[in-house]
Amino acid sequence: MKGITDYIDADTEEARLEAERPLHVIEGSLMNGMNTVGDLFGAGKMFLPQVVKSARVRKRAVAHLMPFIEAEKGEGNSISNAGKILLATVKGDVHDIGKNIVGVILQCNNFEIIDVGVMVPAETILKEARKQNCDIIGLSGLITPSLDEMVHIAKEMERQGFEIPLMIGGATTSKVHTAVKIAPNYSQTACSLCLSVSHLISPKLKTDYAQQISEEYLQIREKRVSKNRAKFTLQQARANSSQLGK
Ligand code: B12
Repeated sequence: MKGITDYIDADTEEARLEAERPLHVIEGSLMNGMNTVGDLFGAGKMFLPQVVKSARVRKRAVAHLMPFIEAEKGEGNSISNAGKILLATVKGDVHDIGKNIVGVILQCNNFEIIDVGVMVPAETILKEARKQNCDIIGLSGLITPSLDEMVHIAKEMERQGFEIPLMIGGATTSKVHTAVKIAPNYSQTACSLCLSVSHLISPKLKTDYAQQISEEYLQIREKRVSKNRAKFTLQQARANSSQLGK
């Protein structure tokens, strides 16, 4: 949590020896530590450079554990892969710090990440997602034009008959934008910073979860429409004008 790498190999080794399986160290201590960092960051008690330092510590601990995890695979134990996620920062946008953090966190939760980088055109994202047989596409964007690019990608996914969930993230994106502009263009699930990525994939849970998201987004859209609806006609507003100076 303090971002200190000095003793991380020895500490990770100690934790590995105590754990039943090396993966449990990733899912246990390392995840708990990162969750705390995430909470402190969310509460404004930790700042980005500290988060990045903690992420580096975790990355090194994971690197220490990887040979042991690989060795387990060789022994015939099935390491369940939680799913394959393609991550990209959309065309025209260079920001990738958030995308990279999300990628590392998902990797630590046993997801396989196909990171196609920044400034990635829709064609490349969709072609790669098909080629790699991805379970989810995750898009990141931090500048305003990225919002339109994301809408374009959702439309393309619909046109090309994609059936996988679309996850949206990045500082300029919002639940409202996803609900109002993106989700209506894609008949499968499109969600903004989904609460549970594994729920989106799980054969048992995904239908209920998708239903929950779509109901929530429908409510957001309805609220939006009623908010935008004019409360008065022009004539009523004129009739109600202030009578200053009379
Ligand atoms: C660092 C930064 C840069 C760096 C980027 C370095 C890099 N490798 O990423 C540099 C200097 C290159 C840069 C360039 C520019 N930037 Co800039 N940049 C920022 C800054 C300061 C921080 C962004 C950041 O990394 N935040 C921290 C990360 C962790 O947050 P995040 O990305 O939102 O990610 C979190 C979540 O959103 C989520 N998430 C992110 N992606 C995804 C994806 C998925 C699938 C999911 C589930 C979740 C998820 O998880 C993360 C962890 O919580 C912001 C200001 C700010 N305070 O946000 C401006 C900002 C984003 N930049 C801005 C601008 C305008 C630019 C430039 C156009 C400037 C210019 N005139 O050249 C260029 C853009 C060029 C381009 N074509 O993209 C504006 C955007 C305004 C807008 N609405 O359009 C901002 C908001 C600054 C401002 N207030 O004006 N920038």
